[in-house]
Amino acid sequence: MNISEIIVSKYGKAVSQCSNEEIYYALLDEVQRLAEAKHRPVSKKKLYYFSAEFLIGKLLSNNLINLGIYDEVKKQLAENGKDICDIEEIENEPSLGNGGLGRLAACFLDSIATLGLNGDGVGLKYHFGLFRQVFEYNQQTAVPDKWLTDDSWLIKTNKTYPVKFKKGSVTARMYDINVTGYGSTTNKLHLFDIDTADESIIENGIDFDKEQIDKNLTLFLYPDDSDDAGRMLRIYQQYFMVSAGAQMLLDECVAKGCKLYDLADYAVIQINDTHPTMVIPELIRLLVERGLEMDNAINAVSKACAYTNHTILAEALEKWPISYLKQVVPQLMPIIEVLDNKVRRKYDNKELYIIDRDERVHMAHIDIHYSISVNGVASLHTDILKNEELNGFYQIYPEKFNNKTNGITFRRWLLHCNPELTELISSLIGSGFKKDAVELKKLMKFKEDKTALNRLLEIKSLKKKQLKNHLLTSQKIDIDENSIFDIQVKRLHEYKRQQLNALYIIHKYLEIKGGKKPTTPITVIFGAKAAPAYVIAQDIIHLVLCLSEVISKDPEVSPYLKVVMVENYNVTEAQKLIPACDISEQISLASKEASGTGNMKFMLNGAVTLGTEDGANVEIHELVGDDNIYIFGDLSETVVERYKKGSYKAKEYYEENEDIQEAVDFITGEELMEVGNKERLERLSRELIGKDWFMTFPDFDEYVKAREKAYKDYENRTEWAEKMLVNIAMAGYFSSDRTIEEYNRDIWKL
Ligand code: 26V
Repeated sequence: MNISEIIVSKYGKAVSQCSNEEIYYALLDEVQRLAEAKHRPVSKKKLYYFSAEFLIGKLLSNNLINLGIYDEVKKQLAENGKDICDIEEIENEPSLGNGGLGRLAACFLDSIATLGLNGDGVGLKYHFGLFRQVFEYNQQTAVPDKWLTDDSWLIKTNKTYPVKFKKGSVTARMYDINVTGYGSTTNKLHLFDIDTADESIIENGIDFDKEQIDKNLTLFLYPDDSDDAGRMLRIYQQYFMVSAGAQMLLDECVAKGCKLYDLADYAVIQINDTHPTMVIPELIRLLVERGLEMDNAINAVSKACAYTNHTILAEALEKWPISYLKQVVPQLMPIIEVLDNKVRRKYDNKELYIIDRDERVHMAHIDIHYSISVNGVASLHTDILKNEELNGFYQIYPEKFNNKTNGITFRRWLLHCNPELTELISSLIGSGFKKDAVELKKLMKFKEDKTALNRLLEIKSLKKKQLKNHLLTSQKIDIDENSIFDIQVKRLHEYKRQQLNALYIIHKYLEIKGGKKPTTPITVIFGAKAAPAYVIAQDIIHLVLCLSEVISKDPEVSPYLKVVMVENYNVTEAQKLIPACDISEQISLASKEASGTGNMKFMLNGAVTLGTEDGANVEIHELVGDDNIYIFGDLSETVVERYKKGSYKAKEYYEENEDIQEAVDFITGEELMEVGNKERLERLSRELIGKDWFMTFPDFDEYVKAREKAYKDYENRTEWAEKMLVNIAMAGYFSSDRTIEEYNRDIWKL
């Protein structure tokens, strides 16, 4: 590609005379052209990955890398006095996902295209993705995040589909985003929208009229579902997505010769969590409408669908009241009743029913009964599904259950976000790891190589310096690049236990005040959005922001400890934070984090994990061995037992453990009260002492010990570099290319 020529033909002037914005749009056009020119995989059978979220992140650089022209473009821009990083800044991040589940879908699309598999994504084109987070008075406020621009990665198609609701019909229009793989093929992400969406109905913050479906249907990702109208809107969104997607895929299959009863020979539908579950009854409905007998339709659809479970948290498992479904999509209820009746005729166990005695439809139960595969997302998670949460189903369908440990795309999470490390790795073991991530193991040869280890440390220092500069210019936060960067970034949820991290910080603060100073200063970095309706999560953000203020104003402590909460944590920030991290906090309550994928990104970038035996941490632990990870806390069996017995009493720990008491009392002590909100801090303290549902207290002592050990080990720079190296070397297993190969081998069979 010759950028000067492209720019001259588009704008009639030289690159150096163009604004960054002009260059960005010229590159966008050119990349679109190159992506379209790539080969589209063809095969009789095709995968449709249905997901309510695709957290794709910025696309320019990712596409340049996948097209193999990133370095060339960077060089040509530099020759014209332009920095590719400044051009990247122009692009808005499409935040079309909440967190791990949406990001996983994006990594999967990258790997599906890279492996040359015929598979497209199906989702929604939200006008506003997840809210933008702003901090005011040490609290989170949520404002709309506009990402759409006139010219963007979205390609408007002329494909439209009618979608019928009880209230009336809407027309779904399909938009496409090219998914370039790191290879020769391009797939599509199909996102549906309505032409009548109306952004002007948004009131202050992220409030809007939830009744006007023809205007609000696709405005926001997961609207606030704390009231009935919000929950109802979510049903509208889900049905809209699956009905349009189902019509699109049936058209494609029929065009290839599908006779409908043989749907499974032409399509496999991966259902990402329960959000797209209505695709099952909707496909059945459409097949019956097109002439199949009900039983044949059920049979054809069941053989084409597969379900992924991403959580065991009961409150996250969708159960829709029949009355809601009847008000929104009455045409599905007779089908859901048939599906439920078949189950009732076959099994006595009421826990397997689709409709429960409170007249609610268990979406996951539809998926499990009427699909070929049920998978968990990490080995421990799948074991818990089989043996605990879904044991009743496992007993009747053992053959359906399988594990697919999550993965991440190394194109974005290594090649793009850490070119310096990529370069070092290539110089040591060659470039083969870019296609076959397991080749990273070859790095183990360099465990005793002083030069290689020093280079690793130098690169980490450089990435820390870059992060420091970024935070200074973008958020006016000044951090010490020579301190230890201890990072916890992920959605805010009590089970992820940011509050445990905060309790440690208080403990450390008091220790430093008492005269016990750390050898190397510590910077603790948080990044987390909390659901607007999730009060305790908001309180935890408030606690962290208040701690940050108290500590920074304390001259005795601030030289040794700094707490930072990065505003509006998203994929773009993650790409800057993760490469700079020394210690990766993965401290969820064992059994609760299905997998985690941040843990993999940190490891790949040479951070050492401080974590519980939860989710994919268990597999990280097995891969790197005891010496290269800091593991603490109760095991999932203990936790599961404690829940079953209902035996946990937080108050007893609070009363018996002086360190816990001291840290918890600090939350409502005078220092924090001076900068904080009394109601929030008192509520949080009450919640911890009275309930502590995610059991931070039992793990507290071990957590402090493990964290101190990590800080102590950090002092021996060579030994620490060895740990970094082992983590990078063993990260190959977590490439999403491996995960997708497994999905294809065991489920999709494309
Ligand atoms: C959703 C909700 C919604 C209602 C309130 C509470 C709550 C709690 C959790 C969730 C999560 C839903 C599913 C999800 O996002 N799971 C995440 O999926 C990732 C990709 O597999 C995985 O790495 C994370 O461990 C898992 O939490």
